[in-house]
Amino acid sequence: MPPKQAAAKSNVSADELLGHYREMLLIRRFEEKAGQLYGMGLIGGFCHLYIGQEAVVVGLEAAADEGDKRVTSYRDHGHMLACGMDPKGIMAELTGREGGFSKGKGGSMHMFSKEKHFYGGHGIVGAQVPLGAGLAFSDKYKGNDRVTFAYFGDGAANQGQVYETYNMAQLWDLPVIFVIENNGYAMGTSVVRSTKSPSLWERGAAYGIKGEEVDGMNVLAVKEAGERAVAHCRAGKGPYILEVKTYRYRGHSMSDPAKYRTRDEVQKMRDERDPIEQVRDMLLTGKHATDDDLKAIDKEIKAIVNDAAEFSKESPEPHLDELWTDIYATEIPQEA
Ligand SMILES: Cc1ncc(C[n+]2csc(CCOP(=O)(O)OP(=O)(O)O)c2C)c(N)n1
Ligand SMILES: [Mg+2]
Repeated sequence: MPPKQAAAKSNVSADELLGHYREMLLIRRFEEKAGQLYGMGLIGGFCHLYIGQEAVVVGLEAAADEGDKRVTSYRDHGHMLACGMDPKGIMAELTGREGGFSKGKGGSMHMFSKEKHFYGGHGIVGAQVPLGAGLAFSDKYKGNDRVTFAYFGDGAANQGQVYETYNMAQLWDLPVIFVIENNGYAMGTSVVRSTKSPSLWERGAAYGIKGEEVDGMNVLAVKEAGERAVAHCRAGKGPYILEVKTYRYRGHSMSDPAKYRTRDEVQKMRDERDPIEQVRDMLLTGKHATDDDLKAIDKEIKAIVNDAAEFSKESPEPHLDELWTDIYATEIPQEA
């Protein structure tokens, strides 16, 4: 590896850029593999891929600290990988096996990790937004300086519960970052067809909530905006909104006929704005890595994803007795 140097286009270190590259690539290759396993009939039910949106979660996780919380929608594999959950446990949950994060009983949209402070995975559009405010409330109540990231889409941003949550979060100065992942579409409906005001983050002004729009295809821009949001929340100034402009390359879910946009539109985004290619270019033009260095990383990531896929095929299906477990809480969680 070349020595640590300042990157060409900003004062970011080579190590940091390589870290972003590795993490975004892990999400991309994991999602491609999940798509393949779905096609082979090994994954059933819903499966929403995150390909194209990798810079959003990788940039924001780079701005987060140990103990911060996150909650998101059904498009959740990238969020789990970025907060450090084991790819094997995620893939095995997708294939419905015992080794999965929910013992194979939850599937793509229903995984949790108390250890990594990942609170799901939610299939009901927008439901995670008030839950995110609740998580932030618990931290404020306990008097620590943790922050919660509540991710939701442009479609969810038109829901009433989002605005009820904005009101309460600002009223109580809750340390929650509302992350609108604006990927331009809610299933087959473009944001232009569904939404009168083009700027979603500015709606926070009605409640006095600060925020900003961010280029979600640029991981460094996302990280910088994330740091501003985190500083705001940790300082006790209440919530913050980030509207992150991004794009999903694949269909809404694996069963999307994709008739609502042209192939050219998707291809243009891939060619001109791809978040991984942007970092790859910075690494190569800044001479922070050679082609061979990047090939070695690709190989390493492929091996991690292949191991996860193997594990997800070999792990047994859950035992029938598991039908009756994990339905009701059997103990009341006591947290310090
Ligand atoms: C309350 C509710 N209404 C409708 C649906 C069906 N539905 C699932 S995803 C989705 C679109 C959401 O789009 P967006 O919030 O932009 O998120 P994205 O899928 O783009 O990540 C809809 C309408 C649902 N799951 N829950
Ligand atoms: Mg959307």
